[in-house]
Amino acid sequence: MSSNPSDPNHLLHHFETLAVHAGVSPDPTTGAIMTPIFQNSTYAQRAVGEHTGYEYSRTDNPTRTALQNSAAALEGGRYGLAFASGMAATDTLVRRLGPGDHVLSGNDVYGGTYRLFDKVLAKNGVEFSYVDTSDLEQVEAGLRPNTRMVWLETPTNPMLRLTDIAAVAQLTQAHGALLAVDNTFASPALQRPLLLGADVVVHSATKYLGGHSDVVGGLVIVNDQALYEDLKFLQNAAGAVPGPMDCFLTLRGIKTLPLRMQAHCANAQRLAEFLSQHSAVSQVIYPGLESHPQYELAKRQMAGGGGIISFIMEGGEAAASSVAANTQLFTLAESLGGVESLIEVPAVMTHASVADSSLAVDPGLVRVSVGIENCADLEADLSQALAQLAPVSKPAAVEAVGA
Ligand code: P1T
Repeated sequence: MSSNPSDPNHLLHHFETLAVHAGVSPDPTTGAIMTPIFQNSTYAQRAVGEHTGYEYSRTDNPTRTALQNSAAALEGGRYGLAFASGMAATDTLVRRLGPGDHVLSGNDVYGGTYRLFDKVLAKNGVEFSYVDTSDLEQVEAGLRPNTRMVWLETPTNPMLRLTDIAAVAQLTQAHGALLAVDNTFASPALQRPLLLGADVVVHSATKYLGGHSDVVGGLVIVNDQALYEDLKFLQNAAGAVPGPMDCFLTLRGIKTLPLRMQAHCANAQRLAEFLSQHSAVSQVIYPGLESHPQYELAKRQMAGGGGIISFIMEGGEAAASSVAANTQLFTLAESLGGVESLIEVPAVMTHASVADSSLAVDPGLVRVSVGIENCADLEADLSQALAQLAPVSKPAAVEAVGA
């Protein structure tokens, strides 16, 4: 942060202020207060090879530049890079690696991330193995001489397990590997991994950053210049970049991220407490509940429990499907992080691609993305959907057989 009062950035001290102002300023030619949507593929050059800094929109686009700078500032990083989706961001990061390199990944990650690692990138000769990164001993034991990167989500999708980022960063630094954290579930409003020692932050900007379920996008944020240049080269060379309209929508979403996250957290906390009392629910997983196995870490590492709740139904798969089918305000849909509440059954929806692997999830698990509607209405909706469940039939008592 600049301490020079003549530098306009010196007032950007607080997260809410960064969300509104970082990376953007009124358009110098018109004064337009919002960053324009630079809907163009190419840029006039003054003379051969003499351009304004913008040559071609795969390489750079001013709306994308604003988004990249905004995201970097929010994560407390130096460089941001925007991609066409969260998966494109992850793909570009791992494309730096080649045959013989090893990635140690968390064993509870978005199903599409596992699919990309296992079905696509492993074909390039990159080795992947999976451990529970919330257990530091498993991380330490999982590191190999050729481990180039540790990849983790915290909270994880969908089990909401937490990993101590600072502790894993110490292990990766000692090992000479990069630590990449997918910060999609927490968002920088609740957790900033680079400030805890991570080397790379990845986002599905489709979720809380965009925040309105109207855009698909991804981001990578780093501090190291050489790593940034590598990734910038790949961003241009492979070209999985977002269009200017999508950058604009994500930038607009970011401005209200702090307010939205407060509302998501407050609503989710109350609904998690409600679900914990419900007899049809056997387990509620939410980092803001004292019953969460890493509640202490949540309080230390996160500024709130987040907007996602996962819960396991007493009646298993059938009960999970029934609840998801019977809510009215919670829409049955994949994705998360928008202003509207969503509900899904990970085993057959977002995590179908891990079904036959060691990462498979409980078929009775329900995941809700709690929106910013009035919480009483959301609670009433879950309550009525749970009330429609057929009573759980207990296994019939085994008759004692006489001699
Ligand atoms: O959908 P996309 O923008 O490509 O982002 C992929 C992705 C990456 N990381 C995490 C933690 C994610 O949750 C996702 C996408 N997840 C869903 C679509 C979902 O419903 O879980």
